[in-house]
Amino acid sequence: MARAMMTKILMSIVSTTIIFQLALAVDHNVGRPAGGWDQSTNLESWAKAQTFTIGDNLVFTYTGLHDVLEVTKANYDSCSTSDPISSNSPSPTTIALTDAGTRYFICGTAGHCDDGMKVAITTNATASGTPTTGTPPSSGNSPAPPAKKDPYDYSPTPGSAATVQIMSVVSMVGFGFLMMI
Ligand code: CU1
Repeated sequence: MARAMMTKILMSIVSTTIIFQLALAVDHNVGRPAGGWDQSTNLESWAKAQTFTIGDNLVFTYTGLHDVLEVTKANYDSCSTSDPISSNSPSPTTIALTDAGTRYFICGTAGHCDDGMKVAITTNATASGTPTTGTPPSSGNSPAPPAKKDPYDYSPTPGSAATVQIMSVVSMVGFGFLMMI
């Protein structure tokens, strides 16, 4: 009997965690909906309007004129296509954001990066407190996050997604106990 209860509790914890992670993972279609992975899209402001979190994916969709190179910051800044970290084509290219930090992507076609076909993606360690399933902020000028803590700590706010997960787990456990009474 007690064993069945424990199984129930464990199952609800596991399933809730999985559901939350699925809900938080977002596919970011680069440049969309207004543009795409091309020379005419302001990819910098597109990226600014997004929130990238570990577990999300970048999806580049493009014509045969383009490709997707992941490069170092130096090569991103100088639009150099030599020694890319990865070279991807044809469309679509999906890049999994598995770690926190900034990654740099450019188009390898001559001149395209100089035309602005480049994007820097900064992935946050955890999700922001508000789950953003597919609704990015409306404008490119979102205010800075109100992260006022240790002024010397520049790391992305850890814990808010974890807090959400812990709260959900706790509530599910509570719910599970209620069900058994
Ligand atoms: Cu291109």
